[in-house]
Amino acid sequence: MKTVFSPRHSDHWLRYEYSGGQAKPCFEKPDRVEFVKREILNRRLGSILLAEEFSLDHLCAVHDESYIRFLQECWAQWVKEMNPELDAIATVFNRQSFADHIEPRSIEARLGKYSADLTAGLGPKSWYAIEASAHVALSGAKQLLGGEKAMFSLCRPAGHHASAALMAGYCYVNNAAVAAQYCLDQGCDRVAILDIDYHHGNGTQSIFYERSEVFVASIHADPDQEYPFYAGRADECGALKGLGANLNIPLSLGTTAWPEYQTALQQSMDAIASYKPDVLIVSLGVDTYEEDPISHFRLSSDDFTKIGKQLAALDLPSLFVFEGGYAVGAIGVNTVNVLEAYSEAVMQNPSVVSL
Ligand code: SP5
Ligand code: ZN
Repeated sequence: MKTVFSPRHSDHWLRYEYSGGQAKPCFEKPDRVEFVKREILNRRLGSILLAEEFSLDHLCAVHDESYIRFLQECWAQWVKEMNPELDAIATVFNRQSFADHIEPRSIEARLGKYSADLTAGLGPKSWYAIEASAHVALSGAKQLLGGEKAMFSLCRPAGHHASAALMAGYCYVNNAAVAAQYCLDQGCDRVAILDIDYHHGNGTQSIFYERSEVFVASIHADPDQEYPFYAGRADECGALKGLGANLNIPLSLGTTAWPEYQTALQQSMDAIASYKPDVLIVSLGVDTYEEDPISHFRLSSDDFTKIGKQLAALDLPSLFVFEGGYAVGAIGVNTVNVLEAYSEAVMQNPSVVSL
């Protein structure tokens, strides 16, 4: 399996994140994807391609234009109005609807309009990493539509918490959603997204909630107990034309290990198989790992191999898009375990046809 990568990811790094009332060094750091890249090379998973450039229109196809403009302009305005030594981060949030139609002028108000929480700030060059991360996803999708059976887009920053006009949870542009929309625009009729990050993919869910051409399934920590808290329950099934095209499988913190996970994975795969998509996009987070520092599932490194093998049974052209995972010592092994097992299983099964 080939990987797409961009060295621009390292343009994005923040000084602190807030948790439990405390500023702490960020769990989300550039090392994460460097460790994954190293393991890809060590294990000879396949070649690593640099991302191509794409037009901004592909990002605006799933995000509000005013939000993308904000992401581009944020740092320059922050430097003018606030402290250039510190990350650009929201202090107020728009939780009333009176001013929804207003594009605020001050950077403080703009940050509040476009942030859902305190875990998505911007540094001096963050936008360049955010844009490159979307290009990594788009390049993977392009290769897939060009005939590759499977691709890995090694995105950073991640995307699945970002909705049409909100950044959240280390996410800015929803890379998987951008890739899914690209596949539709290039002629696919139906796309399935399977989100196996530990956290619910609330951004992805909200972007496609009322649409039937994208089926979104997510297996994640129960939002009664875990971030993002306000989405991810099993009764969220889509709305309007999208009714029935959203599947949430919340699992309990602390007690979820391979048997529970395998059952959930199979359930999501059965739903995807009956949807009959042209392509599958996997939002691949490895924060389901037992030693992840911010998560509470109990998957072992071997279980990631089992995930890859099981997914191959879907027989679909598949784009893996990297999301979360914070146990940097094991992040490479766990990620490549999924991808390598998937590749090996697909190679043994000649029935999997590329597009
Ligand atoms: C892409 C991705 O995996 N984003 C995850 C963002 C999670 N951020 C919120 C974490 C809140 C954790 N609460 C910690 C409580 C400490 N006891
Ligand atoms: Zn996550």
